[in-house]
Amino acid sequence: MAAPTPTEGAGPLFLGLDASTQALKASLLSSDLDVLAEAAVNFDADLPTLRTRGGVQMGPQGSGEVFSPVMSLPMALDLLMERIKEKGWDMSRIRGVSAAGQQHASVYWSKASSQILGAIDPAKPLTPQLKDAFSRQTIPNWQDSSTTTECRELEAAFAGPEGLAKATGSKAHERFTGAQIMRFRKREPEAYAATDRISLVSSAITTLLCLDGEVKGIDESDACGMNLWTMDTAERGWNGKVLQAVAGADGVEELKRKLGRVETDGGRAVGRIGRWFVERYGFSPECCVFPGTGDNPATFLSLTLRPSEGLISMGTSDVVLVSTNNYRPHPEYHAFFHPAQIAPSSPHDLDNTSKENARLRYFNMLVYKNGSLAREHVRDLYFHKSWDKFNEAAESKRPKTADELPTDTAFWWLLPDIIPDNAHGVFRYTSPRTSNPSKDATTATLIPEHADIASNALSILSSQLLNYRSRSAAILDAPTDGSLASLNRVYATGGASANPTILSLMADILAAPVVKNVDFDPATQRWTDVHWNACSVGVAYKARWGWERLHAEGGRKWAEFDTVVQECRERRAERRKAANGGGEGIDLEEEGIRAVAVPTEASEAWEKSVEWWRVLEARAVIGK
Ligand code: ADP
Ligand code: XUL
Repeated sequence: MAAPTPTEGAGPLFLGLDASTQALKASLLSSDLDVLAEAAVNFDADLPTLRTRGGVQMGPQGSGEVFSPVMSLPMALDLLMERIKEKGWDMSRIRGVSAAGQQHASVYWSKASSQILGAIDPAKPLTPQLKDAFSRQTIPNWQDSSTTTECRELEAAFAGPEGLAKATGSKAHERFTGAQIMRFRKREPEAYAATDRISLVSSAITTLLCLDGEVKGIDESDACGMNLWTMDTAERGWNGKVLQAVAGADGVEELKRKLGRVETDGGRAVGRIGRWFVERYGFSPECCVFPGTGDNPATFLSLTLRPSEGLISMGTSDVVLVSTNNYRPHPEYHAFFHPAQIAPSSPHDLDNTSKENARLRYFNMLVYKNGSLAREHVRDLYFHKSWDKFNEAAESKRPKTADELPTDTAFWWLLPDIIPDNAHGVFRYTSPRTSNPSKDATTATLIPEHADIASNALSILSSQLLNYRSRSAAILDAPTDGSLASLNRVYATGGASANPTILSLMADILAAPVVKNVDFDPATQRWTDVHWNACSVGVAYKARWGWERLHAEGGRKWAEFDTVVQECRERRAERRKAANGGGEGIDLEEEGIRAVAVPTEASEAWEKSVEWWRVLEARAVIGK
């Protein structure tokens, strides 16, 4: 007998795609959001004719150019669909699809594209049919750093980085789309003129899913990674001043036309799945396509971060996401609109029910270069390359109560960091501890080494975590009692989230419970940390949410993303309990969310250290 396919049974299914730097991935979910199956195509290994390494190619030495061939998108989609077919996924049950894409990267469609996109033959693969659909053969990648001159020009139009960050959510960055389009227009004016439309990778994949002759609109959350979109609520829209800097005064209207509409409702169906997918792979013509979004917004959705919740991802670099109801931009980080909100472009577009639901939400992304590699460096230098020894040392120095404030800290900027901008070098301090933390920090001594080597473990961890506490507090609303704002809950992901000392210190310093996503395996009756691809899962959630609203009546048409996901999880919990009562014996915060650490008594001590640490950071930045 053939092995059962992962999609046996009935009921609607939801598909999420993720066009990342190195691969095109797919996740298939049930209507209760169980991840049933995944598939992927790796650009380097599976499509060797692309000649990519790590999914990209480099321009001439010193140019800073990093890009991928534009044909990688249709080629990967062709192969992915074949793989999914071989795996026996029941595509006829898929009712909603959405795509995530690497942020900032842009795709340039030719004047022939809409005619080509409207006449795709299901009998043939996509790749040969799309060869004339693009006016630029490359997609500038987010790792590109060729646009420093353009960045300075954009900031000059706003009298500096603060002005641009206030308007668009980020200061100018080389990888952001505005500077990339500006360079393309200057260096290849003919190809720019031959460009009919410009997509981000997420909206390009959305276009390829619909194949109805229309280049689909850019998702508003992903648009925030372009330096082109005004996030200030009163003036939301393409930013005239940036457009002028990018395209020249005469080119503003044309660039606006090329950029097209922006999808402000992340759950609006933008089309049905294309006939190519229906006839060639057995999709249902009922299957709807929902706006794609960036990979970071998609990760945010997979965690369903509520306002005042955060994520600390400790991978090669450390990334902190903070979910808020407020727009508080700053040149140090990136502000994005929430990727699954019902955010009308004008209040006049709405009836009364939807107006109530149209509160704007945001998330902020803080990226640090000196994450795991700096922690590993300290481990290798002092603790025999052993995390156990490193943890033992950190625990031995850790305050157990509110009275035991640490007196040493350190900054390990082995690479010039992003936050603080360009901070570079290693700085250790020892300090008196009185009731005046700012003064203590001013009189603290810069030292070549801690008195006790063991302090190195605690000082790097606490300094990194105090950084995340200090900056997340500045993004959140300040409590009225004058205390420091803290997140309600912190999700931990990435390689270092396997470390119990790091998790427990995180709970203390961030003054919040630390949680992880977990999956219940009915076969073994055990909960395990999730291993699915967060980006494609996050957009499949979005498709599920859009589909729910599409088929709902009345006020339910405006059901919020968080509500729909919560309902799905509750149904799943009931099903699990009815089946076997499984999942007892672990501290489950909610279905699929496990508490891994809670703040101890020492949390208060750490809060008192934040001001002290801030002053020391300012000193370390100038090397004093
Ligand atoms: P990326 O996705 O950026 O490739 P990962 O999320 O896989 O990175 O994280 C890899 C990092 O995790 C490694 O650099 C390693 O230092 C760190 N790591 C793995 N296990 C531990 C541990 N027990 N404690 C601390 N860090 C760890
Ligand atoms: C975010 C960024 C990267 C890409 C990765 O600003 O540049 O995380 O989105 O695909």
